[in-house]
Amino acid sequence: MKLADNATRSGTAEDLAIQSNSEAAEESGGLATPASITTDILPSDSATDLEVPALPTESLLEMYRKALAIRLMEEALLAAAEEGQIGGAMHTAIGHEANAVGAAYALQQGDYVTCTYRGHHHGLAWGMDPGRAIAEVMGRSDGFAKGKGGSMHFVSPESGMMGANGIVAAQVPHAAGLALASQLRGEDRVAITFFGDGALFQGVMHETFNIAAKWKLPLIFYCENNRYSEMTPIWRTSSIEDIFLFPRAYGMATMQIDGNDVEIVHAAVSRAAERARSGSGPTFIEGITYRLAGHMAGDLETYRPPEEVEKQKAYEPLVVLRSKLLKRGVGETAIAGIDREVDDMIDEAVAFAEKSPWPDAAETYRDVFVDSAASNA
Ligand SMILES: Cc1ncc(C[n+]2csc(CCOP(=O)(O)OP(=O)(O)O)c2C)c(N)n1
Ligand SMILES: [Mg+2]
Repeated sequence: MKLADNATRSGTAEDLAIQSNSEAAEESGGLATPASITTDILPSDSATDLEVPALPTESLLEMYRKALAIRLMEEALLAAAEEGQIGGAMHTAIGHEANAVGAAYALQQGDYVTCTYRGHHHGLAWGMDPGRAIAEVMGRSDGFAKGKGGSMHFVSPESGMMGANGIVAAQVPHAAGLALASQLRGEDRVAITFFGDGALFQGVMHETFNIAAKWKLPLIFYCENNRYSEMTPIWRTSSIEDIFLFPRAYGMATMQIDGNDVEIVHAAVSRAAERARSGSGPTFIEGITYRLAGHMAGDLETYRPPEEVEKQKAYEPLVVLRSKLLKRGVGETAIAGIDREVDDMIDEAVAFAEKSPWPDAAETYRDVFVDSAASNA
């Protein structure tokens, strides 16, 4: 296979056999147009030889609840945005849930996460309470950052959620810093950083690849490749569409996986975490996924045909999880019962956030600047 040869030549520490998007496109009918490679491919078309152990049904049920809570919370947030209840930009991760949920369940308490402005799913997967998360997005005082961070700056250090970031790729070196701290202190903590396909073309991304690989930092780079940067498909901005090829140039182990399948994500992140904890250094995971909602609330989505979105809906994370549960013998009625419980839980979370008071004006400058007297003490 072409890509495996490349990996061998570049001396990559670990080669996971991968079928590239381009190869998949070739196999499925020869000369596919660039657009069909980048936008029509389903997450399941990204094949890897990663061994994926079946997770216990109990774990899948827990993951289903979490993924559904994320979905329903984000749908509620989109409705709230339409009603004018949310100030500033808000990006949802509808369709991306499995990347966050599978990863969070593969990591341990104390492990760190950093992510982008599209980070509600990471926050909830890492244990943030939906009521307080919604309050944060609405700018209310019960939010995790007392309403000062909003959607793009989710943060909850007590859960290991070290911050979402509005600057494309800025959260990546932050995670390298956390991984370096863990390494220097001789701790067992791993950092994972989530970013999009568009972030690959930021200089800081490559600086971080280089130093993380060289210093063997306990770091996991996780690209949620939804094949769009805002409204621009990847084939317009890069001559290489297989994102995992970039970090290979820095001697890093890489995987390209189906990011819509929690069990695959869980297996990939578990393997990467093992490598990180054993001192073997960073791993790069490209999770192929798809954003089912607009880039941000209010996006008119004129840049992609509705049929493309429809095609992807048949393979979105909740559909995949439900079909796994059905195959395990969890009945439709049991699933419908869970759906109702989670729906009620999110309704309560919204009601909690709506009742949360607006922050006091005296809060404006609190927690914004470091208190120099305290920090010098
Ligand atoms: C340094 C920087 N440049 C440009 C932007 C504007 N911007 C916001 S989101 C985005 C697209 C990023 O795409 P990708 O990394 O694929 O993530 P996705 O939004 O698809 O999750 C851009 C260019 C920004 N926030 N920061
Ligand atoms: Mg993207």
